[in-house]
Amino acid sequence: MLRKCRKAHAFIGVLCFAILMGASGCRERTSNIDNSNHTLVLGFAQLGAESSWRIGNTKSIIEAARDAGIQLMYTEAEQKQENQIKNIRSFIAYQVDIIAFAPIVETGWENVLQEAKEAGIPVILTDRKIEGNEDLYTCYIGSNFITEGEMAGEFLKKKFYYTKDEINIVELVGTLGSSPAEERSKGFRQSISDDEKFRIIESVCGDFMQSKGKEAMGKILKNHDNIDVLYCHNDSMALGAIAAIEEAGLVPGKDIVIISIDGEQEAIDALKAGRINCVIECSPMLGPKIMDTAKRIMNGEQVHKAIYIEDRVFTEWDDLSDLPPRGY
Ligand code: GYE
Repeated sequence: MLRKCRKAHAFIGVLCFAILMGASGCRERTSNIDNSNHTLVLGFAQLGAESSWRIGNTKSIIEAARDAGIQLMYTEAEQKQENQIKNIRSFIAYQVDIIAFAPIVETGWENVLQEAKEAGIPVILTDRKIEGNEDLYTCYIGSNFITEGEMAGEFLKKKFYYTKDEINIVELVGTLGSSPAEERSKGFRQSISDDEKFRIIESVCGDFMQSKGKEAMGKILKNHDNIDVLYCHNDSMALGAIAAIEEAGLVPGKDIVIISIDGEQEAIDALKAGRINCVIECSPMLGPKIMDTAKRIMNGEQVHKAIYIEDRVFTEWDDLSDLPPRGY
């Protein structure tokens, strides 16, 4: 049994940005924690603040930790893998009970996860997945991005069911090498591959950011005057692209059919206004599930390797007047 007594402020010195919530001070770490007298300490390594989705995700995690009585050590990596690795190492040095993190890309985590394993600290992957050795983490909690890409393709097939002409598609891709970007591309292609009229004429990275989405779409519009569809891997890029489309004198949602993923409030409002045609939901409200799963793991319970959150599809054909505020 490992006994330790450390002050929270000592840890803050180690990290570039950290929020500690809940009780601090002396604690005891065992594999089976008695929740009645132990405050579980969870280190969460967020990847950044690139989109409204991410901001909603962070809020959900902070609130859920507070509600669950879990002490949260929160770090943010400013979109850099090296920062995220450094932050996870700090959690290991502090000997937190459990680590959760949203891996910015799929590869390059073996060493740090091996270190966590050797230190006996379980790891939850949240939001994004990694490639390779499944023994290095306990479970994944998040959406199924292949399904999201497929749902985008299904909408397109319905929308253009009676059209025989070629449909020219532009894709704005999320962060290269990240699981949502890889899988949303893959699922979409799988879905439209059985109909030759669908042609992806450009696929450009917008890094999940509004500013980059606008910039990328602005350039694409200069090179093509035959775009029928814009498929965006997230709402932030779609909202940026919409601005570029309007600046080019075109009408978003009419001249160019727009499909986006996430379901943030601004995108739903654009859908209702006819400026987006379809939004695939990807819920960032993962906090309660993460906290519940962390408690189960620390109680020695078996959890599923992949815990998927169910996502919906909102289209221009739906009555969305009763849809409650999205919260992100
Ligand atoms: O779609 C996007 C964010 O990893 C699912 O990352 C997440 C994606 C989300 O920046 O808005």
